[in-house]
Amino acid sequence: MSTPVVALSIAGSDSGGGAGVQADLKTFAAHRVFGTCALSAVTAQNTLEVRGVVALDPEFVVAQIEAVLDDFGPRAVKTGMLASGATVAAVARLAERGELPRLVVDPVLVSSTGHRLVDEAGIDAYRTLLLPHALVATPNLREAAVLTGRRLEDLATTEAMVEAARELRALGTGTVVVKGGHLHLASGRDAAPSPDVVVGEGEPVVLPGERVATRNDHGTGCSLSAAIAANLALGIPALDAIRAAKGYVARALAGAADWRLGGGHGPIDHFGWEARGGDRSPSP
Ligand code: PXL
Repeated sequence: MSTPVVALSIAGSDSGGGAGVQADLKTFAAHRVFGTCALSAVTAQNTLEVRGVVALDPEFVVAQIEAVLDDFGPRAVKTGMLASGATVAAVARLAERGELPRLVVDPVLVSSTGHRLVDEAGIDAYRTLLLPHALVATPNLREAAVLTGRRLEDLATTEAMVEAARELRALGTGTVVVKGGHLHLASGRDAAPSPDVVVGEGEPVVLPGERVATRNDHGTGCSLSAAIAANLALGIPALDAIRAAKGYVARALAGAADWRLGGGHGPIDHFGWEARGGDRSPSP
């Protein structure tokens, strides 16, 4: 008899399969972790745009989470798109009661195509209710700017990123990762590298990252936080879990750099298909 390691994703559905719950379940599987999920919302979207969002009732989000918790014993939980302040608050109540182990909060505010993925009340709810219960939080630069009341351009250096991470950590989060993937937007330099800044108990750590030249970057944030949760579920300590997750996403980005899937921001190579060689598209 054996029991697989289980993780839970609380996030939105991406019909394009590259982000949201679909990215999370693929990432969990790539880590050999059994994935479960509670949907917060359903989006109609492809690689070009989000065409519509239907948020589910917070009570029904909680019903899904409780159904999983009562039967599966997940070792780690991640949140992605939560859609409304009411759902952020409902998830936070479970976290406060200690029911969401090794909680990774990806404070998803806006899609890369510019569509809002949480209502206005959600921003404050993240700050005051949910982030205080997170073991790890993974804001990108834009999210860190909004959550700390800064402008994106004010986060163009690693020093400024560390300051923002410290401020967020003061809310109660164990370890804050401010992701540098948007540094080229903050600094106005095309070839800017994309280091992430990690602020936990000890000295701040800068994880270097080379920018992968590709349009296929949809779902990188979702996949990073899911990979962190998978590694935590496997018993790996936070900083090592974050480092390994960054490596996983870098490989998945590099693998899909030349994929042609959709006309916009395509998905990443979650399973390392490309590294295993070859073009699997049918011959014309
Ligand atoms: O990348 C943030 C994100 C999270 N969740 C869902 C999304 C997106 C971005 O498009 O669609 C469902």
